[in-house]
Amino acid sequence: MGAEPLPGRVVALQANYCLVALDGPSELGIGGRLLCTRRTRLDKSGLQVCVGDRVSVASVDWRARRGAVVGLEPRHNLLQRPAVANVSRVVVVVALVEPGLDPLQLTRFLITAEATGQPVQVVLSKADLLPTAAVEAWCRRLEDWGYPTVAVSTRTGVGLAALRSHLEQPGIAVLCGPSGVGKSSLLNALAPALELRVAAVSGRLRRGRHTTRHVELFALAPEALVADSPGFNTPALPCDPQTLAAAFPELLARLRADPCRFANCRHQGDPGCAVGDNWDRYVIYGRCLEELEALARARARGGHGRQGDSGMRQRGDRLEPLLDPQLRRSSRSTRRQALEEDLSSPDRED
Ligand SMILES: Nc1nc2c(ncn2[C@@H]2O[C@H](COP(=O)(O)OP(=O)(O)OP(=O)(O)O)[C@@H](O)[C@H]2O)c(=O)[nH]1
Ligand SMILES: [Mg+2]
Ligand SMILES: [Zn+2]
Repeated sequence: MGAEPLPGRVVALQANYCLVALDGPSELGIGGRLLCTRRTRLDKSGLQVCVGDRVSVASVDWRARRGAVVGLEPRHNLLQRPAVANVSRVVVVVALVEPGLDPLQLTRFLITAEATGQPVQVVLSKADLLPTAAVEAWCRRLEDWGYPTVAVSTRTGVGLAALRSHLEQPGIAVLCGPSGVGKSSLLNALAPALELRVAAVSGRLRRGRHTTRHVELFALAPEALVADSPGFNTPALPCDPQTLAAAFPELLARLRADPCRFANCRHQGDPGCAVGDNWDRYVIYGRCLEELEALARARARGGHGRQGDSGMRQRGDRLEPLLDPQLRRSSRSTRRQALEEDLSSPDRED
């Protein structure tokens, strides 16, 4: 008591408490963890403490391993969902099968990841369940989108060494993706001592069962922290078209090489569009854009993106889909409809 506040990092949130790993050696050894309350002064600043935040801790009771967060350092960046501050890398994990890979859903995860401004890596999991040629085709496809991609399997061990060397770089890496793709299994394979809970997928769509419930940071190497996170199905979209376009590296590359005639070009067959339609995610981009625009129209009418207006609601500066089990389409004849097939995985638990 009365001593200098101790620096540390929030590694998990638990109800109204946060778990803080202290930086230096302390009475608890190196990296000792304290369960901390948050003082009202902090809360009044309007800032919520978040996993990944750098904080200072005072009023430490070493025996009870308790303390209070009394200071919060400014954040370098924030991943919106799962909420993690000060990330150095975002690793989007999707399964090749079980559950099947949905390019639109993957894109939505990538859009959230891009908003951090940090490097984004794709991990394609369960490579043991697909022939090598098909796995390689997916890797090439994702690299064409602009993402370094590694196919992994906890069953055969393929890709794990590459993933480990990526995750063991200094800083915070976040594993995010749908439920059941094997995020916790991957961390168990890399660090068996973690003993994270995993559970088999279920149902016709072989979906996950939301086994991981909280974001938590673990140390994989002295300076390398990795966050496991609860899977979810439909990440939010940004609210404006510029931010959306900026989240498609292959679109940005084309725009840099050859700008469109109009600054507000939608890149959907507009006059003078330099981007064209011969790129893989053209339809996916258009679909995301339509969602943004539907919400903007609903807002202009004075609504707040009620269900039925756009199928979206606004949360902060993001768009989130409303639950809509009617998103299914039956016909498979066109490219667009094929995409909507990909889409036909309505969220039940988001
Ligand atoms: N065939 C195969 N199955 C895997 C692989 N990795 C994980 N699984 C299985 O996939 C299921 C889901 O794994 P989890 O690690 O719980 O998935 P998760 O992404 O952490 O899921 P949430 O915590 O719900 O977000 C488990 O039955 C795992 O055994 C793999 O490489 N190949
Ligand atoms: Mg998990
Ligand atoms: Zn254009």
